[in-house]
Amino acid sequence: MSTPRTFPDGFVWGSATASYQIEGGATEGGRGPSIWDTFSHTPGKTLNGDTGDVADDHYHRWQEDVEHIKNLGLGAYRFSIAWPRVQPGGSGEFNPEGIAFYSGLVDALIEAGVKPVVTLYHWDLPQELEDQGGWANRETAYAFARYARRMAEELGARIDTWTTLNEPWCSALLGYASGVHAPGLTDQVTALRAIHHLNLAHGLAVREIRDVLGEQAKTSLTLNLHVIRPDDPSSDADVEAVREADEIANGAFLGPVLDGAYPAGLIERTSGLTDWSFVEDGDLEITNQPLDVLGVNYYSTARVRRYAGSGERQQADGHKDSEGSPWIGADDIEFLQQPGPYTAMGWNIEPQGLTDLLLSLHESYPDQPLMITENGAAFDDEVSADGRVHDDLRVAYLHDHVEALGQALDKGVDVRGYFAWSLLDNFEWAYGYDRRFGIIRVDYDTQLRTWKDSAHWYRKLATTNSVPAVTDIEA
Ligand code: IFM
Repeated sequence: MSTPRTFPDGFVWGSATASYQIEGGATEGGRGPSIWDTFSHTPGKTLNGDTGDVADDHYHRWQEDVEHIKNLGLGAYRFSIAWPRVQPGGSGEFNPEGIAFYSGLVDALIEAGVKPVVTLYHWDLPQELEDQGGWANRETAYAFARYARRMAEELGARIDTWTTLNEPWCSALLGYASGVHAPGLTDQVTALRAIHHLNLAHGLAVREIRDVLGEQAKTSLTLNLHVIRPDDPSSDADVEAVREADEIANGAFLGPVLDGAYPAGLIERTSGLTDWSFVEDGDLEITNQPLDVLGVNYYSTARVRRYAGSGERQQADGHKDSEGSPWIGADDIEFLQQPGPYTAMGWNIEPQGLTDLLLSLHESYPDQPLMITENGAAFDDEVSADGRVHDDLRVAYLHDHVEALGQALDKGVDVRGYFAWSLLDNFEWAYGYDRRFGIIRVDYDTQLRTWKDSAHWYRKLATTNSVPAVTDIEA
């Protein structure tokens, strides 16, 4: 038997959640409505009409959830603050009850020996701000900075890492271009404006957090970076198709944040849509703040080729042009079906993609510390006769991706930690409660939490700092 892989001392093992996906308590404690309340309550927008009204009822059960986090032996817990819970309208009055909720959670985590890793925005924009244009309105970026400042003042040095935004690609492109996420708009120019205002919001917030907490504050941004490969690597057309897709998927965020510039090709290819005058003088210095850690969310890979212009166009990424394309400036590309196996999301499982992504980030940004802020899989879990959830596929997924991460570490990539998505089964956005990502099962009728085998396996990983065999599940 080979020796299990061990991780460096101080490597952080955590798990992640997001406010709208777990909290419930949607109208309690002074919380205002968010765009996801509006969207999920609009008929036809989510599977089975599911909403986050109750979700995992974490708003009432957070103490029990902290117990699970503690018993899992996690070093850190990544959660998000619901902006409309702490500032119901997104500007103006703050809500002391909402702030107290997160303050209590943070204290309980610290008491349990768990580092709080906060995300300030995981998609639940206060509806009032959306009514004024949402992320397409520059003012939203300034409102976000004021909210970030107040959170830094309230939660202060108790927070280990401040993540400004989670996956702004989804906020901008799924929210304003393809419309499958809240607020459900399908306008490419609006989406490009949203991209920029999210990047600006990030930079402004980092400045505010550092202003309040000083340079010791650890700041971060989490991106869902896409691994996109050419169908035929020897085809110039396919390689060019990858570049176009990559610029809207990755470059539109990595560029302004880490390089201080948007990809020139993206600006050029979208010149018929907009002159990008929403990028004002000085903005790119604001977006380009040094980052203590870049958060990377990784799930699967994509393969593209240049569309020949006739015949049915493959769109294995799931978007339909008729409903609005998120691939702005990459109009003539096809997303090809990847070989399996697949998760219940239909996403292909390819751990090598994680190694490749980390190596390529390291090549481009050698001095940038990284953190895997999400990785995990939805499967059709079943409760067995013994009352347990033997989620072998999830155990294998986590095992293989942690190994893939280890291979990147072996090659010198500076990755500081890994967060399994997700701690709990939860509201998977447009898929409602149908897709289960948790390492802990949630029975939505009773709110009973049950550790799946993956939770037992992950506990062993987190407490030993070495990778258990997939069969190493406590009885
Ligand atoms: O559930 C989401 C999460 O909110 C953001 N990253 C991807 C996860 C799985 O789709």
